[in-house]
Amino acid sequence: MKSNSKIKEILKRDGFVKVKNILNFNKDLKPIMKDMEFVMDCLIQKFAPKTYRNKALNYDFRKKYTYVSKLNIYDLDQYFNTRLPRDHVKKDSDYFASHSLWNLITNKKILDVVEKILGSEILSSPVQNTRIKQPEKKLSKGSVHDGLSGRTPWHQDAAVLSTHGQKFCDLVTVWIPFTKTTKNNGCMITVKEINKMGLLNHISGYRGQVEVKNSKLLDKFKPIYLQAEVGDIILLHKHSIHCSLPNKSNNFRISADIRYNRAGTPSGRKPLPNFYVRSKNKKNIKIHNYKQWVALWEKAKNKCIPRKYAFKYPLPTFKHNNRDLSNLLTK
Ligand SMILES: O=C(O)CCC(=O)C(=O)O
Ligand SMILES: [Fe+2]
Repeated sequence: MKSNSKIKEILKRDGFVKVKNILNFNKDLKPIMKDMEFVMDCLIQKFAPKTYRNKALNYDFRKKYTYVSKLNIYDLDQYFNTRLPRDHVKKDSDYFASHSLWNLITNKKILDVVEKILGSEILSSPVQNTRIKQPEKKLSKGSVHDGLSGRTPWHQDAAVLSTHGQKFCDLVTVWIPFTKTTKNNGCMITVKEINKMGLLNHISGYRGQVEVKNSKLLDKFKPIYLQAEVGDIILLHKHSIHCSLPNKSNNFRISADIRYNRAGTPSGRKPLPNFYVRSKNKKNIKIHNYKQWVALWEKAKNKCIPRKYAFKYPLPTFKHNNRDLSNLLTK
């Protein structure tokens, strides 16, 4: 593995770094796929026509998910997503906070890498997603540009935080493939060193996602394809500009992206869970197990119900255009 100072230096310089062979599929990732399959089984029990249920329950992962995605279940992605829904938070809002995901978030091997970047005082950030990307040809038109199931537009991760978080959160993204990820099946792409531009102006893109303003201008840069093997992790700087390609393959592209912030800096997503996962002072670690973690999410949910949303993006990021990509590129 790259030495401490090297990983930090590379991330700061390039905006991304791939660290190879950190996770073990069977031990660290397969349990999450199993839990995803369990969620599919529950959805089949609930939504599939009775006569079809047993047949569908015996499908393999891919066929089962394809079947479930055709059942017209409202906001299907939310059942597989790690966090509360962004809007319309209700008492019964569901989310994929499985025991296996808790194990991933607190995985020692991941935290050892993150420690090289953020130092020894680390909080789990509530900005986290799981993404099941089917072959694009199987997607409904409306999902092609939805980052959880289709392509993700050009963005910086800092842009999805509150204004306070954008300024002060010391954040690192850990992107984790569950399937080998290639140019063909929709890997992320980025531009080397473009993080050095700092936070850019974002707008609300097609279907309300956060997207760099004038993002077309990025097409003229040489892309870096963030391809990865299962077991690798990809770290992203909070100002890395990245997006993901369409899944042109016949297979699924599955990933999780979890984040950590340095203790003492805001999460940018209050009141969602933001708690110590590593510290030199063991007393700081108050969340020790899966059930305490879920309890944190449920407590946050109760706070979000009256205001109806879990988080909001301040869009456009800046009211003035000094931080527009178009302005900065001509300087
Ligand atoms: O997995 C993707 O398609 C996009 C992920 C992403 O933008 C992130 O992890 O920050
Ligand atoms: Fe991102």
